[in-house]
Amino acid sequence: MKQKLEEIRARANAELEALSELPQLEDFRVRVLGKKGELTGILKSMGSLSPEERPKMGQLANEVRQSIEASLASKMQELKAREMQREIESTPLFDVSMPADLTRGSYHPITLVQRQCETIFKSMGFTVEDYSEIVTDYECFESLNIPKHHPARDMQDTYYLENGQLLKSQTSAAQNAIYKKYRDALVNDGVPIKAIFPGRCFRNEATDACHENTFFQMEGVMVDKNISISNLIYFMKTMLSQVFQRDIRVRLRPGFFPFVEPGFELDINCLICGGEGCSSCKHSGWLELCPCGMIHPEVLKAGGIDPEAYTGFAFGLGLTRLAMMKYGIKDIRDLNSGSLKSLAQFTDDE
Ligand code: FA5
Repeated sequence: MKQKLEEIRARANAELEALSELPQLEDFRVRVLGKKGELTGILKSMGSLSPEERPKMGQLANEVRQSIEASLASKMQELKAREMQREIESTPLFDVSMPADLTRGSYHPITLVQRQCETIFKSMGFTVEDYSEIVTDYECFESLNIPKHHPARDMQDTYYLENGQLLKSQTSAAQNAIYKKYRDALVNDGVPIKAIFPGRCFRNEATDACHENTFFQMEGVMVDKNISISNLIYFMKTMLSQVFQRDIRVRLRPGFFPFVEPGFELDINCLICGGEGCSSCKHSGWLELCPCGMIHPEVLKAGGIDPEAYTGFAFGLGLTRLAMMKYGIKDIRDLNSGSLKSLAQFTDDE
């Protein structure tokens, strides 16, 4: 048996020496060391040895196995290194002197209209505020006069986090924080609150040519003494005439939002079809663009502002729809498509 074991060791080493491809090593391992391999076969026949011989042969068999395993591992290392070297040599060299791909990116159409609106409102004394996309139920609903179980919540189903917070369904969610931020300056120094806050909104709703589950709005509020609907209409008209740089037909009709009283829907004549009716305007010729109204006294109170002394207006401009109208984009889903080919057409403004 001793001789057989030595023979196996010598043959295995010679065989390993001759192997030159990695897959051959696995065949070798199975054939020599595997369950049905040569070495295992010998170990199984140990039962026929005398009790004195058995431990000696057992020890030798283990030594032989270990030495074959070690040779196999070192051969594997050698072949892997050789393969890597082959791969490196066959890879073409990277030429750092090659000119870069000079295709330029462009601003997204929503960014373009957002910036344009910001410029217009800044020129009229509004501050531009940034606000979180994750908000509390209080910010998004309760502070806006929409208590739990109010049916107005059905219009704005959104995505809830496990901790009870939610992805904001409307930029109005920032109103309460803005009132609290500026109320001291309003009350103590007589500085009117004039702020816009653009942001991404989320709604759990089916998408179509004019609805997305993720879209942009731009909220605006103004609070001071004696603010009226005339102020609201003036700012809306100024903003739209500057964005479109031409006469646009708009209509104001009553609209219900629990956080404004009275409330309005400001619709814009569809610029895709010229008012004839198409899928972008749900075949009505009009597109809801900017709901607005006079801030509800309860909302002012929640923001720490006395509604007996101050009044204000608020609006929630659909920035995504504004971009569609401005650039003649028929389907809102194109804006989130990430298709550079479609989006790169809108670089005219900057
Ligand atoms: C609101 O979100 C109110 N917070 C607006 C408001 C603010 C009213 C202040 C009064 C005072 P509404 O759900 O209608 O309202 O959305 C406002 C605008 O956002 C719509 O006119 C539309 O232009 C846009 N919008 C709403 N849902 C979507 C959607 N799923 N996809 C794209 N745009 C949308």
